[in-house]
Amino acid sequence: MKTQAAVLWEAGTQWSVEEVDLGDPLPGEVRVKLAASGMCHSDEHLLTGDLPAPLPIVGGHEGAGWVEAVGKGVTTVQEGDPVVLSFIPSCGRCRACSTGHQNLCELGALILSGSELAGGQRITARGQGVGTMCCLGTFSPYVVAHENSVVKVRGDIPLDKAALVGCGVTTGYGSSVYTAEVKAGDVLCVIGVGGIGMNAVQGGRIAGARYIVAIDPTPSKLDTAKRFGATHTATSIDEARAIVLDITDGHMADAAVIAIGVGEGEIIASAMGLIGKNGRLVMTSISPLMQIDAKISLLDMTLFQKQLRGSIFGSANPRHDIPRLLDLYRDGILKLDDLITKTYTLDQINEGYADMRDGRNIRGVILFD
Ligand code: CXF
Ligand code: ZN
Repeated sequence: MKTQAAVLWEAGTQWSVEEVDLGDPLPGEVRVKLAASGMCHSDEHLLTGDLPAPLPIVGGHEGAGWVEAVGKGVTTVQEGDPVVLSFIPSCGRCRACSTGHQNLCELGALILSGSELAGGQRITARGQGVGTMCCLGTFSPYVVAHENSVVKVRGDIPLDKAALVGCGVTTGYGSSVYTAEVKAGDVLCVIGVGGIGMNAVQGGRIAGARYIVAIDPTPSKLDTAKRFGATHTATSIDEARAIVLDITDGHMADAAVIAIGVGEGEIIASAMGLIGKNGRLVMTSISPLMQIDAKISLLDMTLFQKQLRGSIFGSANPRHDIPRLLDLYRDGILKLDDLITKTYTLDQINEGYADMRDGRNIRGVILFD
């Protein structure tokens, strides 16, 4: 079928919204008519070249909609089902999936490959094959995806909100709750409170953290963070350090999450300074591929048993956590409505990313008809 999509042809340029050809679902795949797509920072990383993926590519990996057609052998969803697309596929069978680490499914190796999970490419434009971000490509009203990337959800959830649970919400929430293992009474610092960090803040609140210190140079984001559960705010790590010293009587935080837009090695040592003995520092930000240097006090790690942990999809399980987080939303525990700063049409995608770059958006969302 013919449809529209935002295609990146060359790093350092802009998204080009144009007509593309989308093939029918192969065995194991479904076609989803999207209601909405979140505009995550990771797609911006494609544009800057920080994330390596073969180009051209249809961007977008945070979407929700309705199943419109199913390929042969699909068993987990049927036509008409409301679904959220997960940026991490999970096969349920590989070593990672079968040991409870579905966020590390072996199929994850394909999400930046430009190939679909069932093999090959479903999209052509200007007479050539086009890949899809995370084997999805949600910057288009229609997506053909493997059922391993598709999670059925309840019919009473607004799908523009549900879309965010396919990446940003779960990544942030899980970074605090699962990766950092924040528990009732803990003190948590969140460095960078955009689309991921805001959810790390609310994850901490839901887990029962005693104090949550939100750190960001943008005052409007700090104001929003207070509504999401931050008890204290700071515009720099240094400022936060003084606050944490004071509120913990010098014991420092139990956990910290780094959720800044572009990960930097320079930040690790000062972020480590926010946590105390047995503290967990979680690296959730995406850093440029070639960034391999970090500043870190190794003796500090040993003597105080501090831990630096990486986190992908917040160590969460797509099939379990996507419906579970939406249940928390229905119950009024998880905030989704206030995450959406502004909505856009697909044609306005470059405007939306300019707003993100300028710090105006927590999450921009593209709405489809
Ligand atoms: C990213 C992680 C790296 C691959 C693309 C998606 N996660 C969330 O935005
Ligand atoms: Zn994302």
